Amino acid sequence: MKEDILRLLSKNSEQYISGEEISSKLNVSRTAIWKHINALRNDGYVIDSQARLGYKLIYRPDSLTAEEIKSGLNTRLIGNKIVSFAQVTSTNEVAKELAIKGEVSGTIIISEQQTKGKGRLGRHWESPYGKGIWCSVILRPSILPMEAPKYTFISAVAVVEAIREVANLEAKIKWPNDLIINGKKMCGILTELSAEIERINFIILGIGINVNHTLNDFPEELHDLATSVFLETGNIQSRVKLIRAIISKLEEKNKLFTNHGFSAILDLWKQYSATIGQEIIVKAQEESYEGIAEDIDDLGQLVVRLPGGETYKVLAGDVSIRKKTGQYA
Ligand code: BT5
Repeated sequence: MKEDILRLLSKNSEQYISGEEISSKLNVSRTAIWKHINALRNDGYVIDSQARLGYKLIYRPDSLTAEEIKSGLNTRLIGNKIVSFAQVTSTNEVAKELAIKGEVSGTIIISEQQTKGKGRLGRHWESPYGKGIWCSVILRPSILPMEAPKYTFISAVAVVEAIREVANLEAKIKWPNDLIINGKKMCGILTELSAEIERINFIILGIGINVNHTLNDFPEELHDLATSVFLETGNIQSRVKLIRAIISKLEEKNKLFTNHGFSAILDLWKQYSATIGQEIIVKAQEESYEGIAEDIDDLGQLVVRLPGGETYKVLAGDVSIRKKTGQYA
Protein backbone atom coordinates (compact mmCIF):
# COMPACT_ATOMS: atom_id res chain seq x y z
CA MET A 1 0.00 0.00 0.00
CA LYS A 2 2.85 2.37 0.90
CA GLU A 3 4.25 1.65 -2.56
CA ASP A 4 0.91 2.42 -4.24
CA ILE A 5 0.48 5.68 -2.34
CA LEU A 6 4.01 6.71 -3.25
CA ARG A 7 3.29 5.94 -6.90
CA LEU A 8 0.18 8.13 -6.86
CA LEU A 9 2.02 10.97 -5.11
CA SER A 10 4.88 10.73 -7.61
CA LYS A 11 2.51 10.83 -10.57
CA ASN A 12 0.99 14.03 -9.22
CA SER A 13 4.22 15.56 -7.94
CA GLU A 14 3.37 19.02 -9.35
CA GLN A 15 0.09 19.29 -7.46
CA TYR A 16 -1.83 18.18 -4.38
CA ILE A 17 -3.85 15.01 -4.49
CA SER A 18 -6.80 14.75 -2.14
CA GLY A 19 -7.21 12.02 0.47
CA GLU A 20 -10.55 11.28 -1.14
CA GLU A 21 -9.01 10.63 -4.54
CA ILE A 22 -6.29 8.37 -3.08
CA SER A 23 -8.93 6.58 -1.06
CA SER A 24 -11.16 5.88 -4.06
CA LYS A 25 -8.28 4.94 -6.39
CA LEU A 26 -6.73 2.49 -3.94
CA ASN A 27 -9.89 1.44 -2.16
CA VAL A 28 -8.63 2.16 1.37
CA SER A 29 -9.88 4.29 4.22
CA ARG A 30 -8.67 7.85 4.83
CA THR A 31 -7.25 6.74 8.20
CA ALA A 32 -5.19 4.03 6.51
CA ILE A 33 -3.84 6.57 4.01
CA TRP A 34 -2.87 8.91 6.85
CA LYS A 35 -1.00 6.07 8.58
CA HIS A 36 0.93 5.17 5.42
CA ILE A 37 1.76 8.83 4.73
CA ASN A 38 3.21 9.07 8.24
CA ALA A 39 5.20 5.89 7.70
CA LEU A 40 6.63 7.42 4.50
CA ARG A 41 7.51 10.57 6.44
CA ASN A 42 9.37 8.42 8.96
CA ASP A 43 11.33 6.94 6.06
CA GLY A 44 12.53 10.46 5.17
CA TYR A 45 9.94 11.55 2.59
CA VAL A 46 8.72 15.13 2.98
CA ILE A 47 4.99 15.17 2.25
CA ASP A 48 3.03 18.37 2.70
CA SER A 49 -0.62 18.15 3.70
CA GLN A 50 -3.17 20.94 3.34
CA ALA A 51 -6.65 20.71 4.82
CA ARG A 52 -8.60 21.31 1.62
CA LEU A 53 -6.05 20.25 -0.98
CA GLY A 54 -4.67 16.97 0.25
CA TYR A 55 -1.09 15.68 -0.05
CA LYS A 56 1.92 16.70 -2.09
CA LEU A 57 5.31 15.01 -2.31
CA ILE A 58 8.02 17.62 -1.74
CA TYR A 59 11.16 15.55 -1.27
CA ARG A 60 12.15 11.91 -1.69
CA PRO A 61 15.20 10.56 0.12
CA ASP A 62 17.86 8.56 -1.65
CA SER A 63 17.04 5.46 0.38
CA LEU A 64 17.25 2.04 -1.15
CA THR A 65 13.81 0.92 -0.01
CA ALA A 66 11.70 -1.43 -2.08
CA GLU A 67 8.98 1.25 -2.52
CA GLU A 68 11.42 3.88 -3.70
CA ILE A 69 13.20 1.60 -6.17
CA LYS A 70 9.97 0.10 -7.51
CA SER A 71 8.21 3.37 -8.23
CA GLY A 72 9.19 4.20 -11.78
CA LEU A 73 10.54 0.75 -12.61
CA ASN A 74 9.00 -1.22 -15.47
CA THR A 75 10.89 -4.48 -15.76
CA ARG A 76 9.07 -7.83 -15.82
CA LEU A 77 11.61 -10.30 -14.47
CA ILE A 78 14.43 -8.52 -12.65
CA GLY A 79 13.09 -6.72 -9.58
CA ASN A 80 9.56 -8.13 -9.90
CA LYS A 81 10.02 -8.46 -6.15
CA ILE A 82 12.42 -6.34 -4.09
CA VAL A 83 13.21 -6.98 -0.44
CA SER A 84 15.09 -4.13 1.26
CA PHE A 85 16.92 -4.01 4.58
CA ALA A 86 18.77 -1.41 6.63
CA GLN A 87 21.40 -3.98 7.61
CA VAL A 88 22.16 -7.61 6.81
CA THR A 89 25.20 -9.86 7.09
CA SER A 90 25.45 -10.31 3.32
CA THR A 91 22.73 -9.84 0.69
CA ASN A 92 24.07 -12.98 -1.04
CA GLU A 93 23.49 -14.99 2.14
CA VAL A 94 19.96 -13.63 2.61
CA ALA A 95 19.20 -14.25 -1.07
CA LYS A 96 20.48 -17.83 -0.75
CA GLU A 97 18.23 -18.52 2.26
CA LEU A 98 15.21 -17.11 0.41
CA ALA A 99 16.04 -19.01 -2.79
CA ILE A 100 16.24 -22.28 -0.86
CA LYS A 101 12.75 -21.53 0.45
CA GLY A 102 11.56 -21.12 -3.15
CA GLU A 103 11.71 -17.35 -3.75
CA VAL A 104 10.92 -16.52 -7.39
CA SER A 105 13.44 -15.75 -10.11
CA GLY A 106 14.16 -12.03 -10.47
CA THR A 107 13.83 -11.22 -6.76
CA ILE A 108 16.32 -8.62 -5.50
CA ILE A 109 17.69 -8.35 -1.97
CA ILE A 110 19.20 -4.97 -1.18
CA SER A 111 20.61 -3.46 1.99
CA GLU A 112 21.95 -0.08 3.15
CA GLN A 113 24.78 -1.90 4.94
CA GLN A 114 26.40 -5.32 5.14
CA THR A 115 28.21 -6.48 8.25
CA LYS A 116 29.74 -9.52 6.51
CA GLY A 117 29.84 -8.49 2.88
CA LYS A 118 31.90 -11.03 1.00
CA GLY A 119 34.06 -11.25 -2.09
CA ARG A 120 35.35 -14.38 -3.82
CA LEU A 121 37.09 -17.10 -1.83
CA GLY A 122 35.64 -15.77 1.43
CA ARG A 123 37.35 -12.38 1.13
CA HIS A 124 35.82 -9.41 2.92
CA TRP A 125 33.79 -6.78 1.03
CA GLU A 126 33.55 -3.34 2.69
CA SER A 127 29.91 -2.22 2.68
CA PRO A 128 29.36 0.90 4.84
CA TYR A 129 25.86 2.25 5.57
CA GLY A 130 24.15 4.42 2.97
CA LYS A 131 27.16 4.85 0.70
CA GLY A 132 26.88 2.15 -1.90
CA ILE A 133 24.65 -0.35 -3.63
CA TRP A 134 24.88 -3.79 -2.05
CA CYS A 135 22.41 -6.12 -3.71
CA SER A 136 21.80 -9.68 -4.89
CA VAL A 137 19.51 -11.03 -7.59
CA ILE A 138 18.03 -14.53 -7.48
CA LEU A 139 17.86 -16.13 -10.93
CA ARG A 140 16.73 -19.54 -12.10
CA PRO A 141 17.92 -19.73 -15.71
CA SER A 142 17.57 -22.85 -17.87
CA ILE A 143 21.24 -23.22 -18.65
CA LEU A 144 23.88 -25.79 -17.69
CA PRO A 145 25.72 -25.25 -14.38
CA MET A 146 29.03 -24.84 -16.27
CA GLU A 147 27.52 -21.76 -17.95
CA ALA A 148 26.78 -19.96 -14.67
CA PRO A 149 29.93 -17.75 -14.88
CA LYS A 150 28.34 -16.14 -17.94
CA TYR A 151 26.13 -14.24 -15.51
CA THR A 152 29.18 -12.40 -14.15
CA PHE A 153 29.72 -11.12 -17.70
CA ILE A 154 26.05 -10.22 -18.19
CA SER A 155 26.08 -8.28 -14.91
CA ALA A 156 29.35 -6.49 -15.63
CA VAL A 157 28.05 -5.27 -18.99
CA ALA A 158 24.76 -4.15 -17.40
CA VAL A 159 26.48 -2.25 -14.58
CA VAL A 160 29.00 -0.57 -16.91
CA GLU A 161 26.18 0.69 -19.14
CA ALA A 162 24.10 1.86 -16.15
CA ILE A 163 27.04 3.82 -14.68
CA ARG A 164 27.72 5.38 -18.08
CA GLU A 165 24.08 6.36 -18.46
CA VAL A 166 23.48 7.73 -14.96
CA ALA A 167 26.88 9.18 -14.00
CA ASN A 168 28.46 9.68 -17.41
CA LEU A 169 31.48 7.75 -16.21
CA GLU A 170 33.43 5.29 -18.38
CA ALA A 171 34.10 2.39 -16.05
CA LYS A 172 35.90 -0.60 -17.56
CA ILE A 173 35.69 -4.31 -16.83
CA LYS A 174 38.67 -6.17 -15.43
CA TRP A 175 38.30 -9.91 -15.94
CA PRO A 176 36.52 -11.64 -14.36
CA ASN A 177 34.45 -9.62 -11.92
CA ASP A 178 35.73 -6.08 -11.30
CA LEU A 179 34.71 -2.71 -12.65
CA ILE A 180 37.59 -0.30 -12.48
CA ILE A 181 38.31 3.29 -13.30
CA ASN A 182 41.78 4.83 -13.40
CA GLY A 183 43.11 1.49 -12.20
CA LYS A 184 40.98 1.44 -9.03
CA LYS A 185 38.08 -0.84 -8.18
CA MET A 186 34.61 0.65 -8.04
CA CYS A 187 32.48 -2.47 -8.23
CA GLY A 188 32.81 -6.18 -7.58
CA ILE A 189 30.51 -9.00 -8.67
CA LEU A 190 30.10 -12.31 -6.89
CA THR A 191 28.14 -15.00 -8.73
CA GLU A 192 27.19 -18.00 -6.60
CA LEU A 193 25.56 -21.19 -7.73
CA SER A 194 23.34 -23.94 -6.38
CA ALA A 195 23.05 -26.78 -8.87
CA GLU A 196 22.75 -30.45 -9.60
CA ILE A 197 24.99 -31.98 -12.27
CA GLU A 198 22.70 -31.04 -15.15
CA ARG A 199 20.44 -28.38 -13.75
CA ILE A 200 20.74 -25.05 -11.98
CA ASN A 201 18.58 -24.64 -8.88
CA PHE A 202 19.44 -20.97 -8.63
CA ILE A 203 22.14 -18.41 -9.23
CA ILE A 204 22.78 -15.55 -6.83
CA LEU A 205 24.17 -12.51 -8.56
CA GLY A 206 25.83 -10.29 -5.96
CA ILE A 207 26.70 -6.76 -7.02
CA GLY A 208 28.57 -4.25 -4.86
CA ILE A 209 29.16 -0.68 -6.08
CA ASN A 210 30.94 2.12 -4.24
CA VAL A 211 28.72 5.08 -5.05
CA ASN A 212 28.98 8.06 -2.69
CA HIS A 213 32.10 7.15 -0.69
CA THR A 214 34.68 9.78 0.13
CA LEU A 215 38.20 8.46 0.71
CA ASN A 216 37.55 8.40 4.47
CA ASP A 217 34.68 5.96 3.97
CA PHE A 218 37.24 3.33 2.92
CA PRO A 219 39.58 1.63 5.39
CA GLU A 220 43.17 2.67 4.87
CA GLU A 221 44.23 -0.57 3.20
CA LEU A 222 41.80 0.17 0.35
CA HIS A 223 42.86 3.79 -0.24
CA ASP A 224 45.12 2.89 -3.17
CA LEU A 225 42.90 0.12 -4.51
CA ALA A 226 39.32 1.38 -4.33
CA THR A 227 37.33 4.30 -5.65
CA SER A 228 33.69 5.42 -5.87
CA VAL A 229 31.44 7.03 -8.46
CA PHE A 230 31.49 10.20 -6.33
CA LEU A 231 35.30 10.28 -6.11
CA GLU A 232 35.57 9.94 -9.89
CA THR A 233 32.85 12.43 -10.89
CA GLY A 234 32.87 14.93 -8.00
CA ASN A 235 29.09 14.61 -7.83
CA ILE A 236 26.92 12.90 -5.24
CA GLN A 237 24.89 10.37 -7.18
CA SER A 238 21.33 9.20 -6.71
CA ARG A 239 21.73 5.55 -5.70
CA VAL A 240 18.06 5.00 -6.46
CA LYS A 241 18.49 6.17 -10.06
CA LEU A 242 21.56 4.00 -10.42
CA ILE A 243 19.95 0.81 -9.07
CA ARG A 244 16.90 1.37 -11.29
CA ALA A 245 19.18 1.73 -14.30
CA ILE A 246 21.06 -1.42 -13.29
CA ILE A 247 17.82 -3.39 -12.98
CA SER A 248 16.66 -2.23 -16.43
CA LYS A 249 20.04 -3.03 -17.98
CA LEU A 250 20.12 -6.46 -16.32
CA GLU A 251 16.72 -7.23 -17.80
CA GLU A 252 17.86 -6.01 -21.22
CA LYS A 253 21.14 -7.97 -21.17
CA ASN A 254 19.45 -11.10 -19.85
CA LYS A 255 17.06 -10.94 -22.83
CA LEU A 256 19.97 -10.35 -25.19
CA PHE A 257 21.67 -13.45 -23.78
CA THR A 258 18.51 -15.57 -24.03
CA ASN A 259 17.65 -14.46 -27.57
CA HIS A 260 21.07 -14.02 -29.18
CA GLY A 261 23.45 -16.11 -27.08
CA PHE A 262 26.57 -15.39 -25.07
CA SER A 263 28.49 -14.04 -28.08
CA ALA A 264 26.24 -10.95 -28.11
CA ILE A 265 27.18 -10.30 -24.47
CA LEU A 266 30.87 -10.95 -25.13
CA ASP A 267 30.92 -8.42 -27.99
CA LEU A 268 29.80 -5.72 -25.54
CA TRP A 269 32.03 -7.02 -22.75
CA LYS A 270 35.09 -6.75 -25.02
CA GLN A 271 34.20 -3.15 -25.92
CA TYR A 272 34.22 -2.28 -22.21
CA SER A 273 37.19 -4.45 -21.27
CA ALA A 274 40.27 -3.12 -19.48
CA THR A 275 41.96 -6.52 -19.77
CA ILE A 276 42.03 -7.62 -23.42
CA GLY A 277 45.26 -6.75 -25.20
CA GLN A 278 47.11 -5.92 -21.97
CA GLU A 279 50.23 -7.45 -20.48
CA ILE A 280 49.02 -9.22 -17.39
CA ILE A 281 49.78 -11.60 -14.59
CA VAL A 282 46.89 -13.84 -13.68
CA LYS A 283 46.97 -15.71 -10.39
CA ALA A 284 44.91 -18.86 -10.78
CA GLN A 285 44.41 -21.41 -7.98
CA GLU A 286 47.96 -22.66 -7.59
CA GLU A 287 49.92 -21.01 -10.37
CA SER A 288 50.56 -17.59 -11.86
CA TYR A 289 50.73 -16.95 -15.58
CA GLU A 290 52.33 -13.94 -17.24
CA GLY A 291 51.51 -12.96 -20.81
CA ILE A 292 49.11 -11.05 -23.04
CA ALA A 293 45.39 -11.27 -22.30
CA GLU A 294 44.30 -12.25 -25.77
CA ASP A 295 40.64 -13.16 -25.66
CA ILE A 296 37.67 -14.56 -23.72
CA ASP A 297 36.34 -17.91 -24.92
CA ASP A 298 32.70 -18.94 -25.15
CA LEU A 299 32.66 -20.10 -21.51
CA GLY A 300 34.13 -16.86 -20.20
CA GLN A 301 37.65 -18.23 -19.73
CA LEU A 302 40.55 -15.82 -20.16
CA VAL A 303 42.86 -16.82 -23.00
CA VAL A 304 46.45 -15.83 -22.16
CA ARG A 305 49.21 -15.82 -24.79
CA LEU A 306 52.29 -16.99 -22.91
CA PRO A 307 55.83 -15.75 -23.75
CA GLY A 308 56.61 -19.04 -25.56
CA GLY A 309 53.75 -18.38 -28.01
CA GLU A 310 51.32 -21.01 -26.73
CA THR A 311 47.98 -20.05 -25.16
CA TYR A 312 46.57 -20.98 -21.77
CA LYS A 313 42.96 -20.73 -20.62
CA VAL A 314 42.08 -19.62 -17.09
CA LEU A 315 38.60 -20.18 -15.66
CA ALA A 316 39.01 -18.25 -12.40
CA GLY A 317 41.70 -16.02 -10.98
CA ASP A 318 42.93 -12.53 -10.16
CA VAL A 319 44.41 -10.36 -12.86
CA SER A 320 47.03 -7.63 -12.44
CA ILE A 321 47.57 -5.36 -15.43
CA ARG A 322 51.04 -4.04 -16.31
CA LYS A 323 51.17 -0.25 -16.10
CA LYS A 324 53.35 2.06 -18.22
CA THR A 325 55.83 2.18 -15.33
CA GLY A 326 56.29 -1.57 -15.73
CA GLN A 327 54.62 -2.35 -12.41
CA TYR A 328 51.55 -4.54 -12.19
CA ALA A 329 48.36 -3.24 -10.51
C1 BT5 B 1 34.55 -9.19 -5.38
O1 BT5 B 1 35.37 -10.13 -4.82
O2 BT5 B 1 34.94 -8.20 -5.94
C2 BT5 B 1 33.07 -9.46 -5.19
C3 BT5 B 1 32.39 -8.44 -4.34
C4 BT5 B 1 30.90 -8.66 -4.29
C5 BT5 B 1 30.24 -7.78 -3.29
C6 BT5 B 1 28.74 -7.90 -3.34
S1 BT5 B 1 27.95 -6.71 -2.35
C7 BT5 B 1 26.43 -7.49 -2.51
C8 BT5 B 1 26.71 -8.99 -2.46
N1 BT5 B 1 26.70 -9.47 -1.09
C9 BT5 B 1 27.91 -9.89 -0.71
O3 BT5 B 1 28.19 -10.34 0.43
N2 BT5 B 1 28.78 -9.76 -1.73
C10 BT5 B 1 28.15 -9.23 -2.92
P1 BT5 B 1 36.93 -10.20 -5.03
O4 BT5 B 1 37.27 -10.11 -6.50
O5 BT5 B 1 37.35 -11.41 -4.32
O6 BT5 B 1 37.50 -8.89 -4.36
C11 BT5 B 1 37.57 -8.76 -2.97
C12 BT5 B 1 38.71 -7.77 -2.68
O7 BT5 B 1 38.30 -6.44 -3.06
C13 BT5 B 1 39.03 -7.66 -1.20
O8 BT5 B 1 39.99 -8.63 -0.83
C14 BT5 B 1 39.60 -6.23 -1.09
O9 BT5 B 1 40.95 -6.18 -1.48
C15 BT5 B 1 38.81 -5.48 -2.14
N3 BT5 B 1 37.65 -4.75 -1.56
C16 BT5 B 1 36.92 -5.02 -0.46
N4 BT5 B 1 35.90 -4.16 -0.32
C17 BT5 B 1 36.00 -3.30 -1.36
C18 BT5 B 1 35.24 -2.19 -1.80
N5 BT5 B 1 34.15 -1.76 -1.15
N6 BT5 B 1 35.63 -1.56 -2.92
C19 BT5 B 1 36.72 -1.96 -3.63
N7 BT5 B 1 37.47 -3.00 -3.27
C20 BT5 B 1 37.11 -3.68 -2.16
